[in-house]
Amino acid sequence: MLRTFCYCCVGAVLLTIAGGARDVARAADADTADALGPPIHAVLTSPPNVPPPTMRDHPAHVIVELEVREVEKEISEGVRYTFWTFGGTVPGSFIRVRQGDTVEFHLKNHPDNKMPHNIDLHGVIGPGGGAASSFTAPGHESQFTFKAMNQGIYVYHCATAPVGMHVGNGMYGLMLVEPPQGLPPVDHEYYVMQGDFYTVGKYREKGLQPFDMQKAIDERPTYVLFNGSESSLVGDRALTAKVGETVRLFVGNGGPNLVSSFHVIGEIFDRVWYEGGTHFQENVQTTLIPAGGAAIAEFHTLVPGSFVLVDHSIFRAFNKGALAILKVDGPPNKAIYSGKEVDSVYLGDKAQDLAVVSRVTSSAEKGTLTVEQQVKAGQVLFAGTCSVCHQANGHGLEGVFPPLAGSDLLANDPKRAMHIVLNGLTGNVTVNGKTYNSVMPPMSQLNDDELANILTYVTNSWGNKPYRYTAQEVAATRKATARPPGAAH
Ligand code: HEC
Ligand SMILES: [Cu+2]
Repeated sequence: MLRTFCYCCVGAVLLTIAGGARDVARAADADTADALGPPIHAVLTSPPNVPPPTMRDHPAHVIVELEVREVEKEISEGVRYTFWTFGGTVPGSFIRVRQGDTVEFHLKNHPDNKMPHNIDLHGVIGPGGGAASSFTAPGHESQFTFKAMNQGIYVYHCATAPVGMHVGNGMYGLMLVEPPQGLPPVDHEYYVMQGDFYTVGKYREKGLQPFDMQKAIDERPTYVLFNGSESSLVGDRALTAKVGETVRLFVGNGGPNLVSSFHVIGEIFDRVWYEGGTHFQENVQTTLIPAGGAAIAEFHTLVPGSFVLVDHSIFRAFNKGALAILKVDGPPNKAIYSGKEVDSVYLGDKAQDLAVVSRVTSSAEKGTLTVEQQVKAGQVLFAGTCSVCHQANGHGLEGVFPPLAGSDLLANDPKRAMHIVLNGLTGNVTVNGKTYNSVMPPMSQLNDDELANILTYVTNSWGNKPYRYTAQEVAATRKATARPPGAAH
């Protein structure tokens, strides 16, 4: 196996640099010497960034200043949500200290906030992991101090009642307590954290969506996301690496409810420090990350392409948003993988620029939506939903999938298409003189505006007879027709 460095050698080198004869650290070997030197302000980073290594061979007095902010942001294209955050992002700022450090923690609650908050750090030994000492009203600040006794990667979260609601709104993050000798150097360190979200509206239903307490209690999330948004780690925000590099992922799971089956499609983890602990497992395909838990996963890249991070509870990836992309650039290696990359296999509509969907939403809100905008948004969604069967060029597949390009069936009765997509189609159907006897599954998981845009794209492409569908028209069809058993809403 190709390897840029060997862990034992790197460890040995680091130990030599540190000038100490310390063994691989375990909690029992904890470096609990007194903090040395003047206080240091911890570097905090927003996801997916990770602060640089502490590079210290001694414990220090470290000051962490974390501010809670309640912010309205995009959770999905054209969908807004009021997140409660540690530091303005979901997950919250990444905290990196060294085992043995004395951490002076300042929790600030921004004066514009509406709620009181506190913090429970799983890396802290003490009542509530700090929660007991950090209850903070808006416009106030709390302070407490702890010693980072155990190395590892730890979740922190808000623990103010109703706890589930604070966590469900995005109040969690990670703190890394480095072992005394530090972690072996790698080419990239990234911060990825899963969370489940509960909105009153359906998946991708546009507008500002309130939190849904009943769905949260029932553990029926509308979204399952990495880093708090469907678009946080795709497109030009994808994680990046080059062929031949090592990647270290700090992966947390904030919950509040779901356990994650974390997997990177097309990669194998060389090592996983499962449960964020001291031992690693090697050659892992999927690692389980409990709610309120974390892991460190490392792998090296061998071939270029888009590698997809998912929760392998797979409906969460493709129907609730638990999907992120690592884009690896570099020369192919045909001995390891022969094929050319076809982005759409796993990426669906994420392979496209989903910003057009957001633009359509804001235009629709302003009442300025044009056919051209609908067509653009519809094209993106068509690529992720319909093109597997009807093909990107609308020609279908001889004898299996009827064409949408030049379909006489569609031209003669454009309204019927809404019914077909919502409720599916089975049995004999004749398109342009050819009979098909196949099955089209209902696609009623699509929202009214999504469906209106897809069909407007279809009827305004490939020389078809133009027709403009509206969300209202789709909603009326949805109401007037019954879904077949098993179809989504
Ligand atoms: C899993 C494959 C599959 C997917 C995905 C699919 N279809 Fe179909 N579609 C079919 C099949 C098969 C038929 C013909 C059904 C039959 O034989 O009774 C069909 C028929 C149709 C028809 C009527 C026939 C025609 O050619 O005019 C329309 C319109 C249509 N589909 C639109 C769509 C749209 C829009 C989407 C995406 C939202 C979509 N389909 C997704 C398989 C699919
Ligand atoms: Cu809170």
